[in-house]
Amino acid sequence: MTDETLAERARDGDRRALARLLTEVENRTAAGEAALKTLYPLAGRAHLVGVTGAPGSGKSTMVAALTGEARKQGRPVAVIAIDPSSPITGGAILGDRIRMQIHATDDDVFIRSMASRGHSGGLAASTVAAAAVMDASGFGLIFIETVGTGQSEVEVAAIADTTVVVQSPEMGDEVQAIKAGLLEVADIVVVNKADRPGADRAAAQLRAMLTVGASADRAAVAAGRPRPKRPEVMLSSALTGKGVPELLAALDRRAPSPGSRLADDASLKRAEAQISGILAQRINARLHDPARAAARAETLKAVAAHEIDPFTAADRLLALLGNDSAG
Ligand SMILES: Nc1nc2c(ncn2[C@@H]2O[C@H](COP(=O)(O)OP(=O)(O)OP(=O)(O)O)[C@@H](O)[C@H]2O)c(=O)[nH]1
Ligand SMILES: [Mg+2]
Repeated sequence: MTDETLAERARDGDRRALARLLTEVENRTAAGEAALKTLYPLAGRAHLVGVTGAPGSGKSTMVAALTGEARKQGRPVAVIAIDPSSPITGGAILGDRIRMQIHATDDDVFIRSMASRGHSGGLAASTVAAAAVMDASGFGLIFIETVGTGQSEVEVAAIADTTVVVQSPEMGDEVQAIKAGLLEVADIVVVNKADRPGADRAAAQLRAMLTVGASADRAAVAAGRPRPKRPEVMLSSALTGKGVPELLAALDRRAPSPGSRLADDASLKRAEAQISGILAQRINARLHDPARAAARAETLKAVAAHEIDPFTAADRLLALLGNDSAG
């Protein structure tokens, strides 16, 4: 089977072809690259929704609930779960499968897990590429779940159109979120587990905090600085379904319109993540070309021996790439 037909079959709804294609794209094979070239013009229509938050806050349950809600409306849904096993909830890959099991036999729900490590060109670039393939295959709503404990959620939020931060009322999460910088990436903060005590209080606290922030915003705008993003606060229970339709509606209100892609920040950041990932990969590939083995080895030795610094070395190698015709 040619790469062209794999891309065509994915586009036409063949989920096995889509799964195979995503592996090619993730591994950055020549076949994956060829398929992306075919599919890229078809993508750019989907709403990419980042879902992040502390481990165990209910992200997967919420994604499953939102998926169910969207399926009631007949919409196909794709999910990218990044590093789906957080150290705290442990074995969550299995848990995520179970939570999504209600959708297991549904051909219009497509779930893909991705490790957060080991992406040449960066996690954001791999995520964008996978999402583009899903988008071209007809998934108009794509959830990207990532645990909010480190850097990856910030990276992923930058490339999502809309970012939801899921909080749970216990554990003083609202304070943790500020520490982790999670609130800064949020378009919507969902206080989940509203079936449990303390949820209303947590939401009220968050809103109060954001109101305090609002006066700082006015000061920023008056001083000519851009207005910081202030997220909307919502309450829900992924378990009982309370607030889930409202959350999906809030997401839909934020869906990018066809024309808005030209200028919106997320689209530009996605373009940048992809291009810089590809550039880095191409430069490295050319440096590893056998024709440059000697020059490369010599430069590495010189840096190892502290004869030249790594910046000078990188500049020399770049100049070398510019000057000859190999690769
Ligand atoms: N009471 C209650 N429990 C919930 C709710 N949503 C999720 N849970 C429970 O919280 C636990 C964690 O849920 P997950 O959906 O796995 O949370 P997560 O944020 O995806 O977890 P990680 O991916 O491991 O970080 C599970 O036991 C869920 O059943 C809710 O709305 N109410
Ligand atoms: Mg999860």
